[in-house]
Amino acid sequence: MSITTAPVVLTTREAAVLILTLNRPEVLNGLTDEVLDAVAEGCRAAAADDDVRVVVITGAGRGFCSGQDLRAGLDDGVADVSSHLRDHYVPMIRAIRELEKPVIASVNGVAAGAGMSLALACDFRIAAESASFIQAFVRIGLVPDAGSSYFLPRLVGTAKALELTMLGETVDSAEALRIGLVNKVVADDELAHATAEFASRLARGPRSVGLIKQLISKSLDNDLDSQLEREERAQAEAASSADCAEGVAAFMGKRPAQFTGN
Ligand code: T3D
Repeated sequence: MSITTAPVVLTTREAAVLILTLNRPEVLNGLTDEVLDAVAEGCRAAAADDDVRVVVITGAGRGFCSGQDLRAGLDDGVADVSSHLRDHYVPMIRAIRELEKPVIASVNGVAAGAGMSLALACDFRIAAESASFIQAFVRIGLVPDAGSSYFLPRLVGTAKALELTMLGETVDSAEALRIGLVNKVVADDELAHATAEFASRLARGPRSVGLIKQLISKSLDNDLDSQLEREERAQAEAASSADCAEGVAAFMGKRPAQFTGN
């Protein structure tokens, strides 16, 4: 295991899993431009590295992420909030969504405002029992951003999304599981282990895992015809992969497949 420390985001490698740990525990990992850019850069680095198969995002200390660091100001010193979103939040969300590898949010504590958006932008959310989710924007007179207004209705439906975003109430982990916000909830001291186990299962998967991410991500925005076309293209790519050849050979040979991600 090798570790490089950056001031605000720690980057850890465990075999094929890249772990990005938001590291401003004194403000429950509030987001500054430096944090946003580092997470985006971590995802881009993961895209460029064939040995990385999965990315995990988590938080140091008792919080996952408290959203925009309000001490730094809403625009973090740049000209205006729109360009702040465009220049720092949007690239991070895009980097997560465009990465053809699964991204897991390992939610160790409160995820508020854009911190909740960050968790929602990931492909999976594994939550500790003490984790909670707050669409905190409305509490300070803002609207949901960093993708929350896109991801939330897709996960929980429009009525629940409206309730969460307009009332800004705290959703505990049990409720988050019930409404489909998270994939699973585990005991606090089991979170790291449960996340590693989940990540390692994904990391042993075939090349098609990344293609599946892209297919499912686009599914709710497409009509049937376009989605059938996308499936055709993705299946042609998957079918010509070494992993597909291995999968079929393993089935015929009655042995477990050994995928390499190629
Ligand atoms: O372009 C743009 O920037 C617009 C984009 C906006 C995106 C957004 O994310 S807007 C939403 C911003 N986030 C919030 O409004 C959440 C603010 N935080 C809270 O409501 C609460 O801290 C929590 C509900 C998340 C947790 O409450 P609790 O009681 O567990 O902890 P606490 O005592 O409030 O916080 C602990 C410390 O962290 C405290 O500092 P202190 O008093 O010990 O020195 C608190 O001030 C600090 N902290 C928490 N969140 C933030 C923060 N400091 C700066 N920014 C924060 N977001």
